[in-house]
Amino acid sequence: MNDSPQRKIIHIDMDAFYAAVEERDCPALAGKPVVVGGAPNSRGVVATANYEARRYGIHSAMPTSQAYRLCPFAEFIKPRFEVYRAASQEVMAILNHYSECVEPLSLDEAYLDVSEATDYQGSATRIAQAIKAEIARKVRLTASAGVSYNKFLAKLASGMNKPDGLTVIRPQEGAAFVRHLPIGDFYGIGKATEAKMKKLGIHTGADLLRWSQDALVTHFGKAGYWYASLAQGEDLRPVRAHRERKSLGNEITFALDVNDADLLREELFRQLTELMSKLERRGWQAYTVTVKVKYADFEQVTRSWTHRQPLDTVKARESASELLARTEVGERPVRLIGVTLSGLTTAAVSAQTSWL
Ligand code: TTP
Ligand code: MG
Repeated sequence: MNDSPQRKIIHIDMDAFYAAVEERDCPALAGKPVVVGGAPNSRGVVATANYEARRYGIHSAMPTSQAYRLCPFAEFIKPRFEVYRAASQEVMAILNHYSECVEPLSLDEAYLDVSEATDYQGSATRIAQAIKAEIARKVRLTASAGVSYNKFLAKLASGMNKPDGLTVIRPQEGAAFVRHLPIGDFYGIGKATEAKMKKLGIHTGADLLRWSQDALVTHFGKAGYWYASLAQGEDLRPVRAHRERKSLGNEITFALDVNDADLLREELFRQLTELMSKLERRGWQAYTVTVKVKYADFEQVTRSWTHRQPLDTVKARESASELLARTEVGERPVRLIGVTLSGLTTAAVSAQTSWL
């Protein structure tokens, strides 16, 4: 296959996105530590913190109560998702001007393939500069950009000089760059794989490079092929402009069968809350809720409801509750319960439609 030196990929990632929107809309916040998330006295978590607040050790997914202990004088702000979605749509619309091939990853992140672009004599670096400038001017937010010859390196590059950064990894620099990379920073290497790699003595890209593809496949299965190509600084994944999102689901198998309908409803609500926040974070919206129940005798039923409007948490819960009532929970013991959200669309997709 023909790899990437000739491809030009840009990764854009907004800086401290939710917090930056809050600062933009409330000048009194300027220079202060800002934390967006659940209230400090609740059981909520931090969605994000601005860079001032990060200096106190505050970060995404930390309990807000802990953030409060680290910096009690920070401004704690409840998320305004509608506003973030609107800002995201504006950003995505800008990106769509620079390439026909834009792949949104979440509300604040996207890849662009600008290999075919003719603006700025086809200079990806100058296109990235222009994108940043246009976002700053029109949306009044800063973005960081990474420019390289594949997705893996473009994404790493965008994270290197945050906030307001622009980093380029040229084709001739890719392999050397990867050699110095800690193994946990490789795309697709999560905590568990990182630990396993370290046990095998693989701590950096250079260590990974010493392993043959076959040996990696022996230890890591098919992912071994992927790791072997990443070690060379290669990543052939195309930028996909219209990625289909099918569904997002959750389920649990109980150690002991459950008869209590209230308990099952509570469990469904818990799963839904998790799914809804995942959805929100990725900038997706769902129209369909499906509840799945497997009884103790392994018979399984699903009940589904499609709405005309995108679901919010309240509506999703009401639907799940109704759907559950249309099963035999409470009458027959249940071994598994799950819920799936489908009919997914992205804010970015609607941005594309409104721009066309
Ligand atoms: P990120 O791009 O990961 O973070 P960020 O934009 O706030 O900061 P930076 O990129 O400069 O490091 O996530 C984008 C938004 O998604 C973030 O502003 C809030 C939301 N988010 C959550 O709600 N929970 C999370 O755990 C994470 C990681 C992000
Ligand atoms: Mg970001």
